[in-house]
Amino acid sequence: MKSTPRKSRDNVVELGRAPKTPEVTIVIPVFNEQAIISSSLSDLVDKLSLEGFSYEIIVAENGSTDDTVRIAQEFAARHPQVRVFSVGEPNYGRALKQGILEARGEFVICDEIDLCDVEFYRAALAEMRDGGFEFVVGSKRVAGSNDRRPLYRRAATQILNGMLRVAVGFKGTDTHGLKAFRRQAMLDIVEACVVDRDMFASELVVRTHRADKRWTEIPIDLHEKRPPSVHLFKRVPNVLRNIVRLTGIIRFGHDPLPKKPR
Ligand SMILES: Nc1nc2c(ncn2[C@@H]2O[C@H](COP(=O)(O)OP(=O)(O)OP(=O)(O)O)[C@@H](O)[C@H]2O)c(=O)[nH]1
Ligand SMILES: [Mg+2]
Repeated sequence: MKSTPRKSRDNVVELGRAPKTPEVTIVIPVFNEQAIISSSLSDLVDKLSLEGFSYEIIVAENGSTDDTVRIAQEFAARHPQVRVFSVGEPNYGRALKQGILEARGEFVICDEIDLCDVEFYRAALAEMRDGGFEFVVGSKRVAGSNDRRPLYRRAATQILNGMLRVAVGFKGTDTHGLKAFRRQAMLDIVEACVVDRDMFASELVVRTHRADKRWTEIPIDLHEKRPPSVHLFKRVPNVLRNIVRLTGIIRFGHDPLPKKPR
């Protein structure tokens, strides 16, 4: 017997029981977030209950050594609109890519557990529905944004942007953080991305610009609930390596630093 879609609240499609696809999928990569994951997801679910769209949340975990997975799974067990997957070693880009590929919504929103910025969701969905855009970046550097991170992290974003401009013709002001897009319009680009870790997000944005998708940036008010889980300086070697790879792949069509088979 076929089950009929059940809504626990007005706008919540219950996954597992509901064949109806949600309008919006929110993908949140997480890593060692036991301190805030439960409260952040609770806040998010509460705020989303006031919005006028159906949704699912995909928590994309990999490599946590704390209680993140258990807490996330317990949360998902109590909230059918939340799914958790957990695979492999820490790798933000791989988790985000897998989450996007598992999304079912017409629109996909990429968020971070320390942001969960529903105002961005609202503004981005309006840009896509009414403005005709396929891809929206929530930029912490575009005019009108409020970036409350420390100076050295703001400087790092500017340096990364400058490198991406020179290396691969990046045209915007931010590649990391909040993004929203029409899933069908972007799947080919997501699948084409080859670099992972932090730079997956940059590759996704750069490829979108180069493919002449209808993209835009909107300013965000960046208020993190805690400092980053991995210190900026530890991320630098991988970022540099992946910029070299990205340049080779995008400009010359081959990966100059391919991974050795294990
Ligand atoms: N799955 C997964 N998620 C990660 C990993 N590293 C960070 N995250 C998650 O990615 C989101 C952003 O991480 P933060 O530690 O806040 O990093 P950030 O420096 O503020 O991020 P950006 O400035 O946007 O690059 C959070 O939800 C983290 O839990 C990882 O290795 N794997
Ligand atoms: Mg952060």
